[in-house]
Amino acid sequence: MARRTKLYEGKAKIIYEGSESGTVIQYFKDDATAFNGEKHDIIAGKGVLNNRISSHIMTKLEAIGIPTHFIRQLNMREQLVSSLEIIPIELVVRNIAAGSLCKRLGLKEGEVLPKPLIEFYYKKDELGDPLIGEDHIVTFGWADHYELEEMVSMAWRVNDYLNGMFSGIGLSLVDFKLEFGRIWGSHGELYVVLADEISPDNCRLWDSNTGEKMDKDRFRHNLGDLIEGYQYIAKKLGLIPDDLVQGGNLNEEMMKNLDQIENELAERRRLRDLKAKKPRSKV
Ligand code: AIR
Ligand code: ASP
Repeated sequence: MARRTKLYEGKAKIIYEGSESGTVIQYFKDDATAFNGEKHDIIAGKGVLNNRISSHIMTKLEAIGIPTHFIRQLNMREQLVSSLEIIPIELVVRNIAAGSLCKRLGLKEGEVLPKPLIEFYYKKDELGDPLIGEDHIVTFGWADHYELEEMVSMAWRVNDYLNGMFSGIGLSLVDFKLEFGRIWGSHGELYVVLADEISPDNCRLWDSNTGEKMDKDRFRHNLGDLIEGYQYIAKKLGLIPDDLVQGGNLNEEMMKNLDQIENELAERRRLRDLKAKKPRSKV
């Protein structure tokens, strides 16, 4: 592989300089972390599955008109995405009580919320990503009113779409986290787009019948094999043929064939031409 410039390394992903201007490459690592990096492990195959699941979901969201940074999947572990300025907010949508919401408010896990809830967290590892209100976001200039409104309206649409998509395959979407970024167009106009990834690393997904947890909580709370859960989700989404995963975990060799098919599909599905966009800064 040609040498390329690493722009940023996070807990689960690396960002490299992209091949075209206005793009970067998002590389999915096998690292799993929880509790602000306190718990860490390498889980073989996690990056490949998250890359595939996230590519699929981002493509679906683009198709219903939600602007995302996703351009196309490049290979097993990488995707080409638009270069953007990340907005330092984590937006969490919750449908069912779980995780930090239960701890904070003493709710019983599994309680369906009276209505879906949106929360904001300030993206700052040193502070452990604290819960904040809308007023903090505007007061400290992390996003303005217009951006906030756009993020919230996109989050509701994503929730509606993903709820339908997952319930159709027997999974309950308990909650998920979104991140957004800014891209500047050729006339200096600003776009707010969905960024990062949507995968079982940042969604809670429970089997609708049994309640079994299929997401990263398996790792956070030592509930079982993480890859089995992620593979179950990928299989339900139709991303892995049934016969390939019977009797064990899918290995990287098997994934390569699937990858070629997926790359071709991604190429055809490419929905937007981002060449005209001139981002002000890299991630
Ligand atoms: N999340 C929040 N920070 C990082 C991540 N991945 C996601 C979790 C969960 C939702 O946001 O994966 O789906 C809510 O997390 P919590 O811990 O606030 O209950
Ligand atoms: N990935 C984050 C961390 O390492 C949060 C989480 O997913 O629990 O702390």
